[in-house]
Amino acid sequence: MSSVFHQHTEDARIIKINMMDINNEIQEFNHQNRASHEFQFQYIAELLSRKGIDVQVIIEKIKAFQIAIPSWALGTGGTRFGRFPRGGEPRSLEEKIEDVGLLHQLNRASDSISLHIPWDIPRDPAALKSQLSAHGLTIDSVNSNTFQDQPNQSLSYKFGSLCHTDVAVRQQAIDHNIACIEHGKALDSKVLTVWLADGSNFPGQQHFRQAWQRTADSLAEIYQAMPDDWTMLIEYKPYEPNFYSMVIPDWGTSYSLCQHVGPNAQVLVDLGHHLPNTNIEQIVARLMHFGRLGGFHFNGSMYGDDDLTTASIKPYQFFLIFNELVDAMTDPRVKNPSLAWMIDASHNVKDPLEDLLQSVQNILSTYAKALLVDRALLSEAQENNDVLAAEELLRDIFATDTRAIVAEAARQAGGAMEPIGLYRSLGIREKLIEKRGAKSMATGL
Ligand code: PSV
Ligand code: MN
Repeated sequence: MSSVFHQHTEDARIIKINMMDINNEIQEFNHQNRASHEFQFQYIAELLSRKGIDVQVIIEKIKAFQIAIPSWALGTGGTRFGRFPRGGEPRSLEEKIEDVGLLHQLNRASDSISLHIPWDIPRDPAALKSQLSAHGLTIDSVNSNTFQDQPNQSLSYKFGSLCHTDVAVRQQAIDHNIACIEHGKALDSKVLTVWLADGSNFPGQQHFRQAWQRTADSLAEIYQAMPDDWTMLIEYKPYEPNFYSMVIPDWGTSYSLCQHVGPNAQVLVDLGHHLPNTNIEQIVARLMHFGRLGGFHFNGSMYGDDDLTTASIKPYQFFLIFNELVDAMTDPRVKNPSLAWMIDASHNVKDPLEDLLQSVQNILSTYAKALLVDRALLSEAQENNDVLAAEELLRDIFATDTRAIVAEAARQAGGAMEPIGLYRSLGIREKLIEKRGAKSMATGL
């Protein structure tokens, strides 16, 4: 393997960006696998052409689809019972950017990183910006953290943050969110994501209406500090860490808070933040109809906020969600802003980088399926109440294997047709362990 640690010159400064350049390996790998790829790709291209679909149109959309990687998903996650890291985890924000740069080289679909403050406070924004641009990356959202107390923090969030009964705690949480905006501005981010752990564990603990009002007023104050071209994303979650009530348990509450604070506030849907069997596709459709769906946290879920690999448990539901997203995104009557896509997962038993690559592949192949739905035919079946035809149309597309389309999009964009295969064959995890150590630990949960 001819991977090198790259030296890069920019802004008349010499910046050591420590980049693992695997471009030659990608070309070589694609070349070796070209014959079998062509066989599969030509089959699906021909199938689509018989339906009047130009596969290249789909490929261009896949190439344009980028999914942000959260800085906190690059290390091994865990539960409150234990954590089993495999080593080589990024030890700094710079190393996190290196890892995302590597993912992006492999799949050409992960061109940004989301930061969580205070885990990722940028110490030298100018140097970070150079490093980001050398990797072809940008900063996605900045995420505030008022769900943990930090060392040296004067007041505790034990009983809430933006909703707290004590105005001084609320002010501390507001100031933290404003500080996040400042960090984001220094790195050209334009999105603040707010997820609140606020809530109560026992009946009677919290006054529901007061908690909503205090939260709404605190958010409005943060919103005032946001530049006009920024978006505030408000995330909801039905339970955990509070188990009796959460101040923002559902999309309706997020929506009501967005309406309270202003037009640049949008609802963020995290797939794992729903009770089992919730019809998430309907929520997505509703929010886009109201023009208030701002962002997405992809992950997989069996019971709740399980943070598993995207589409690992319920691929059909995931397809139905994407079907609604694409339906609204391609309908000129829908006035929803473009969405911030991000993975928000935790990898307990898989290599985090492999898990992220796998999630991106699942997202792209599902997006490709949603793009193949014949919307005119579906609409006709719906308008005629032809239940079976509508359902079968979706089931037929769901059963279509779109992986060769995703592979072709990656190849055309300069990425690997099989990112995980190449990652493994290059022994990247072993190299990271060699460089960073077997016990290195990433900040995060
Ligand atoms: C909370 O469960 C969440 O989904 C929010 O997005 C947080 O910011 C993230 O996880 C990381 O803790
Ligand atoms: Mn989330």
